[in-house]
Amino acid sequence: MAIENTLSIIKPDATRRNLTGAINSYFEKQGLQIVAQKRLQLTKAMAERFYEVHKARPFYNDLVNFMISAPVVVQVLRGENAVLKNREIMGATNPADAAAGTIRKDFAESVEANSVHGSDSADNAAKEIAFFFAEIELTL
Ligand code: IDP
Ligand code: MG
Repeated sequence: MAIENTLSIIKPDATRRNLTGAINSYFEKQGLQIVAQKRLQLTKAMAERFYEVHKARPFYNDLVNFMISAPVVVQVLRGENAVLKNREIMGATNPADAAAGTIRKDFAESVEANSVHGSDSADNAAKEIAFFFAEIELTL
């Protein structure tokens, strides 16, 4: 297994409830390192571009408006098999389907306000990390 980087976003429903530290402890306890992190307010244009792959989906406009409704925390997580491991730590998209002990089971408010984003492949992780971080921000 290789050491990978993946992009994570702590979403507005979670920053609003002051859950950044609580969520970060899930990553750290399960062996992922937070190697870069910043809190920022997405603009509508940024959120639209980030979620462009979902443009045709019925929930796209609501999702964009949700993602700009409060600050987010964008972060790079690193570890063995980090892309898949983070998806396991996050749990299923819909919290009703998420396994016990996952972030979404424990914190998500709804299928939309589901507390975290995580890259779904190594290729997308590289693209999503480059969207938010400069090379110089990625610590060893
Ligand atoms: P993922 O975040 O688990 O990868 P995606 O299918 O990539 O799930 O969807 C991106 C985001 O869009 C979800 O995390 C969630 O916030 C939102 N979303 C997905 N499906 C629905 C839906 O059916 N209704 C409302 N929002 C949705
Ligand atoms: Mg996705």
